[in-house]
Amino acid sequence: MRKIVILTGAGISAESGLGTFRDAGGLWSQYDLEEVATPDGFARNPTLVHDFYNARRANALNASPNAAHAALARLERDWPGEVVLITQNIDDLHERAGQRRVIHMHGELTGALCAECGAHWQAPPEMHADDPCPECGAAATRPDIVWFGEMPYDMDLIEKHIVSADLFAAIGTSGQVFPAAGFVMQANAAGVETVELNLEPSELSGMFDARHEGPATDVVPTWVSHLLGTA
Ligand code: BV8
Repeated sequence: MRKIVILTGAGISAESGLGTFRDAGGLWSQYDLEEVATPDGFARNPTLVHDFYNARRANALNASPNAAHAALARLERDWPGEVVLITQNIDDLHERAGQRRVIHMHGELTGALCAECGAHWQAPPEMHADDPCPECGAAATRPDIVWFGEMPYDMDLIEKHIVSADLFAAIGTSGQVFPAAGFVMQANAAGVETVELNLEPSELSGMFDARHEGPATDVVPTWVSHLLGTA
């Protein structure tokens, strides 16, 4: 039975009240990306960066998964073939909706990392620059999040899944950030059927075999019901 590989972006969490990045009023219009989402920004002002992610961690904790997250968890449960979900999002709404297999290629708000020794641990609700690393004691605590200029997680695994998929779906992503924006090109080159679900056309819309346009809480459940009807 067919293998479905899904990539989600900020658009799937938009209706849960979590900000997107590039829509009007999005996060990158409120904060300077260079200051809060790059290693240099963190080195310059770790407190500003921790404040930025502490606020987003609190928002994510107070948010609830929406019908789109729930529909993808249902697809994973009821689809007779393999479903692999790759997300660019750092919130845990997919997991809280019941999704079991989630690859967080840009890291997670619930993760903490020591910039000194590389130790990973469960992030407390609030993190501060001078929190000592539980492993090496250094005050080099950072969110376990992939910033611009850093290599996303699980890239080899992700490539294996994309080229072996029968269907690749990109949901709620503007297709402006690489390497995630390149996945549809890898899928096309491997002869994988591709579909985009988005509120509006994205940078990459022309690269998909099919598109469903509308808010994720409408188009994702409809798309999942249609797929399951064909299972
Ligand atoms: C790397 C974690 C190399 C942080 C993120 C030129 C200059 C400098 C750099 C580059 C360059 N060209 C390419 C690069 C590399 C750079 C990049 O792509 N830059 C872009 C800006 C040009 N990429 C990187 O740096 C990556 N690393 O290249 O490393 C390397 C090589 C070898 C060895 C070492 C290193 C790392 C990228 C990861 C950065 N971290 N996130 C955080 O979250 O705070 S990326 C950031 O953008 C977000 O986190 C998000 O994950 C990602 C993509 O955004 P989207 O999810 O698509 O969200 P967006 O707001 O853009 O769009 C929302 C979409 O939803 C829209 O389409 C909208 O229509 C839709 N929508 C809205 N509402 C709804 C909806 N859809 C449905 N329903 C709705 N209701």
